[in-house]
Amino acid sequence: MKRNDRDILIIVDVQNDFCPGGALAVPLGDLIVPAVNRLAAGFAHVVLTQDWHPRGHASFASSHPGKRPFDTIDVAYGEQILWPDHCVQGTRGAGFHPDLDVPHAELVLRKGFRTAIDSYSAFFENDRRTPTGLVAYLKERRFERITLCGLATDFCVFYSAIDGRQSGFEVTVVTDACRGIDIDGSLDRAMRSMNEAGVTILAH
Ligand code: VGL
Ligand code: ZN
Repeated sequence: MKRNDRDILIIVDVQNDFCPGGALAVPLGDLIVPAVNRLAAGFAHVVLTQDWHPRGHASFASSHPGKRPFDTIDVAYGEQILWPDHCVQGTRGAGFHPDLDVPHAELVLRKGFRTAIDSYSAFFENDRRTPTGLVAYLKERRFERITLCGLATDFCVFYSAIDGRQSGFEVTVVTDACRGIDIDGSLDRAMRSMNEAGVTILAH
């Protein structure tokens, strides 16, 4: 498919904390960086997302006495997985992987900055209601097709893909430029749900 001014690449959370050695490392997460750079070179328009939590964020197990990372709790908007402290605003872990090379990215979209709400999707926070503003941005700029890559396939990439479809965009996920966390079968479930939602899955 020829990419043009209707196409945008959204690179999800390619941050140090999601790479080996980081606080919430996605297995082999750093190995996608060359594929992400290559993919980005084929797009005129690119957005980067950046997970960006305040200290004491509600998604951190450390904010809930007696809880451990990967436990789940019930919150007002449903079930929330508790994570190790990660992507704390201004820390090295929240920075982009040093080899990510996308100087032409036009927008860096930060998410997860509200203490009480987690935000996996680039479009809506985990209450599924609070917008990040990205739908309006993409529509005002007249993009029609979104390609997604980054970390993690089964969380932030997955929810972004579903919300992108629901917001009326064509959505493609490039799996060679993604890696998953895979908690209790979450990667299989995510791939199945994306298929059902009409997301195009490409290897590269
Ligand atoms: C993510 C868990 C918590 C992600 C972010 O980028 O997929 N996962 N915060
Ligand atoms: Zn997070």
